[in-house]
Amino acid sequence: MVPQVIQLIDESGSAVSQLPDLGKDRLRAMFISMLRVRIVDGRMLTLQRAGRIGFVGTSTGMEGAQIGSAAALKAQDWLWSGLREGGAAVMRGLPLAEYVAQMYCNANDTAKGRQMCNHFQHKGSNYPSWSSVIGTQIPHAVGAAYASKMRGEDVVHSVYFGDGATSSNGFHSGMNQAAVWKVPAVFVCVNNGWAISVSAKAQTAAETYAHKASAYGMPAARVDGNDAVACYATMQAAVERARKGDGPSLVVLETYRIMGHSSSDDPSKYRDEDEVAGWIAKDPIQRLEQYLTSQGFLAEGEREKIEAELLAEIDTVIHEQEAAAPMALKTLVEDVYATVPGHLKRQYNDFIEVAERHGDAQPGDGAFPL
Ligand SMILES: Cc1ncc(C[n+]2csc(CCOP(=O)(O)OP(=O)(O)O)c2C)c(N)n1
Ligand SMILES: [Mg+2]
Repeated sequence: MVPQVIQLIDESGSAVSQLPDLGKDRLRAMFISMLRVRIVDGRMLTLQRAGRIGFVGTSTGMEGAQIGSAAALKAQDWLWSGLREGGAAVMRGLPLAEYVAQMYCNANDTAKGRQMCNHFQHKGSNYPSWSSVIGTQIPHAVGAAYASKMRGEDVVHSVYFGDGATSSNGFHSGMNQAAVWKVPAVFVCVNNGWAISVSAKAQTAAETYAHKASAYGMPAARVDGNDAVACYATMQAAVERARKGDGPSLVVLETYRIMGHSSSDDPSKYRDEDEVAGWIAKDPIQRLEQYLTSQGFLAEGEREKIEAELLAEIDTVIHEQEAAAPMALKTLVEDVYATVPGHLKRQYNDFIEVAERHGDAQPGDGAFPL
């Protein structure tokens, strides 16, 4: 049987079912977080096109799925990211300055330039560093969820991944073991229609992505991923189930990747513009805006005012982070040993000589005393 797609607010912004009691303030906060994702993505893409940062993958069109679902997590819960949940991390506490610093790999980058840019992490909000290796975060999350269960912590681990990631070994081994161990986890499959140039339809012979859960003995739900409130309500139920000790479940958010896979991709090579146009018409931000306006939670013209504030916010951060120093070269050999051993100091000092000769060393970069 094909599970029904859960929708609470339809494409015209009208409630079609009982909505969770989120209240005006929380709904507005969700809306502002979704707008922030869109505006930050737009700015990052512009910086990449201008050659000022190296790489960007956007969440355009997926803001409702990402923000709506993550809003159901508590502060102590963990969010294991796929490739696009940086905006949810910002909502949960990743400072925007750290987000942008990671894009520049500058001295404020908490990954110290050891990650690809656009691969975030934030210890303070239980947000482990992304893995570009598709699906590997799934068994990592299951192991961490098992640890939380053994320790008796009141913590749920949400693990996000794409439709493409369901073809990875990590998906199978993680889902299987999670159900066997009955860990407090929620698997969130963001089905955005594509895995680079492979369509979600070509990725699997299963009728829906939700069907996959039954093989592992766990329940699944399918949600209209462009309905942020339905994403919240479905995720909330799955998170509560996990928190009560009833085990993991799979939540499939049906949405669409409006932009290319990343700034390195040209989607016009493999997909039809009409398909994209159809999904642009189902925009999750516009849908929530229409609902909020109909409830009197958002005034006429307020969206534009909020957008202007968000643009000012991101532009201030960009200017600060562009002015920040690059990551110190010494960090290349630090953090592996408690103190940098002699052989690494010698290798680094040979390297710094070359860097200084080529003008690549910055003020502050220098040789180790041997
Ligand atoms: C193990 C592995 N194989 C291939 C890749 C190359 N790759 C990067 S992203 C991606 C597609 C991911 O698609 P999906 O899981 O649907 O996530 P989305 O990008 O749509 O959010 C692939 C194949 C990779 N990073 N890791
Ligand atoms: Mg995908």
